[in-house]
This record gives sequence, structure tokens and C-alpha cells, in this order.
Amino acid sequence: MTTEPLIITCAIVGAELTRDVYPYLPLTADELATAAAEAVAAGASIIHLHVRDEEGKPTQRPEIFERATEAIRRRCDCIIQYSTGGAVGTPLSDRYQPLRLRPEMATLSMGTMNFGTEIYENSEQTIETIAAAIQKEDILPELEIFDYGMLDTVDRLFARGTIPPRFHINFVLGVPGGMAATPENLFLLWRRLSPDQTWTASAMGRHQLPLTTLAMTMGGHVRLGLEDNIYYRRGEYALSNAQLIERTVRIAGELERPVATVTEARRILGMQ
Ligand code: KMH
Ligand code: ZN
Repeated sequence: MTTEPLIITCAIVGAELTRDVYPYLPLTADELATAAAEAVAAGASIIHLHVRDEEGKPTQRPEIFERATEAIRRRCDCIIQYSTGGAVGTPLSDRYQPLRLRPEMATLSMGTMNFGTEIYENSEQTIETIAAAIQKEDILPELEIFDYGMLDTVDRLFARGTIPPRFHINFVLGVPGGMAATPENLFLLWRRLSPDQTWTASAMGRHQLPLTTLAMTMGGHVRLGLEDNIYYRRGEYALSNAQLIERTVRIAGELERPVATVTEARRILGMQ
């Protein structure tokens, strides 16, 4: 089993969750910065960032990303990874706007899919437009893989030069409409990767803990956080993003996976 340092990404808020469902959701720049600083203190090195407008609604407005980024930077060092997915239904013309702020990383979803009862639109044209903005600003993309065929899209667009030579992969399992969060599916996806490809596993709800733990044993990295899961255990809300990370750090210790510092994460991802 690998003893390579474990990169923990924290998806601190997402775009879909509301305070009606989870009352402690971080929304303002200050709240996001506190959530990020706590997550980093607990062991996260990447913060996957969505932001909300003055009414708490998901937005891709660059000035709001800028405010949150500055607030996070004042509190801690971490790799800030902007979402280009936004919320289901965010127009393409908005989705890539924050990239002009040149974050270190940004997501790139690799295909259209059902997303619960809605449709998460990522046509080839959409992917190409966002990928072009990512390449223009020299940002490291994290390719979001929700289903098996999206890896074929990666190969096709990579061959065409749409996707830059260096990228990180995130398997996002358990979205209704995408691949289920099962060990069999994680193995299937993982077997497609070249040995030197860095990858992370994310899983929705109650699958977050078992799937990310499995990924740790397979040599992968993990994403935790409220965007994907608001429960610490059955029937009990997580108190914070940090609480979810603290548990995984304890498990990583038992598995002899040291937790990556931010500097180590940058090195592992080839960002230096
Ligand atoms: N909110 C989802 C529809 C991303 O951040 O790039 C898309 C998403 C992916 O969260
Ligand atoms: Zn996201």
C-alpha cells in the first residue's frame, strides 16, 4: 500500500445546499474563510470553492469569488480550486468568468448527465469553452468524472489538445444520474488510469466515508465536505467541514498515509 502523502480536498459549501436543510452552512466570505481555515487546520490542502450572492444563492460572479478568495488567503495557505460547474442551470457564459482571477486549480466536468431530477449540461462545446479559459490562464484542471464514459471523453479531448497535458482526476460517485458509489465502480474507473495519474475520490452522503477510505487504501486522494455530505453518521449532522476531515485524518494515520501539507500537495500535483 502506498505511503504517499494524502491530499485532502474540502468542498466546503457546494451550490445546491441551503440553510433550510443544513442550518450551519457557510455562505458569506467570512464564513467561507472560517470554514476553509478550520478545514486546512484539520488537514485539507485544497479548498473546492463555490460562492453565494447576497441572498445566499449560488453565483459565478468574479467579484464574489475574489472576496471569498481574499478572505481565505488572509486566514490560511491552501490551494483554492474554483468550481466551473456552478449550480445546475448556471449559464455557460457565467461559469468560466471567475477563471480570470487565475486560481491555482479549477474544475472541469466531463459530460452532460441527469443530476437528480435536473440536467447538468456539459456538452462538448461547453467543455471546450471552459477548458480554453483554463488553458488561457494556465490553471491546473481537476477533471470531474461522474460516469465511466466521461473517461473516454477525457481521452478524446486530450488527443485534440482541448485538455492540457497536466490534469488531476476526481471520481465523483453517487450523484443520482451518475455512477453509483460502489467499490466495483471505483475499481473500474481506477483501472483506466495510467499509473502516474493523480486522482481523488468523492462520494455522496453516507457513501463519503467508506468510498474515500477505500480510495486511501488504493493510493488515491480524497474529497470530503458538506457539498457532498452533511452527516457525520446516520441521523447526526456533521458539526462542520473540519469534523469530517478530522475523522479521515485519524483513519489515514492508522493506514500510514501521512496527510499532505499544502507544499506537498502542490508538488504531488506538479504545480511547482
Ligand atoms: N453543482 C454541481 C451541479 C463543480 O463544482 O465543478 C456541479 C459541481 C461541479 O459542483
Ligand atoms: Zn462543486
